[in-house]
Amino acid sequence: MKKIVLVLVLAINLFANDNYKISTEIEVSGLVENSIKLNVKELEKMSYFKSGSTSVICMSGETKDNVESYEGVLLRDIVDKAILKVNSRKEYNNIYFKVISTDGYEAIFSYNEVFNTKLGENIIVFYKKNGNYLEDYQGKIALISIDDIKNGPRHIKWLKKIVVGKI
Ligand SMILES: Nc1nc2c(c(=O)[nH]1)N[C@H]1C(S)=C(S)[C@@H](COP(=O)(O)O)O[C@H]1N2
Ligand SMILES: [Mo]
Repeated sequence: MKKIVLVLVLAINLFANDNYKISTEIEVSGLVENSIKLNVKELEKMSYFKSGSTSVICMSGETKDNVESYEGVLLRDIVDKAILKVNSRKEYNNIYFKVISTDGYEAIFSYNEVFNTKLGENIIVFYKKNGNYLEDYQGKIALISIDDIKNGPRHIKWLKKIVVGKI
């Protein structure tokens, strides 16, 4: 009986820690001409981007990871593929991208941040880290804004959706 209880407790713990699902594709939707879905193979056919090295810093200041490189596609190029649905020039100031993961973790980027600042040159949707495809516990697809001062918060593991909205 004790053994059965132990096995049950272990099984429940395993289940509780597994509160994410790996993402095998990302969907771009909202204010776009073409809603698109992209898996790793399709991302690999798009314009390739490889980052330099970076540390991943949590909001607490703690260094969580030291990364040699990420490989993937810039967020701007993915949004461009879906084609923004914007009616007037001033509307761009109101456009944002909400990025969502399978565990409900979310972040936002503004249009100007992504397309009109240096930061946007290093916001990457990646499928490889340190030269290897992402493990299940990391992705298979994720995103990071490398040049954020604390870049842990806008590192989105298990990325599944990019929704274009307007304030
Ligand atoms: N999907 C998802 N991504 C996430 C989180 C999360 O809870 N869910 N935590 C974030 C936080 S708070 C930090 S500091 C970094 C840590 O990155 P690491 O797992 O590479 O160490 O991941 C971020 N990405
Ligand atoms: Mo964090």
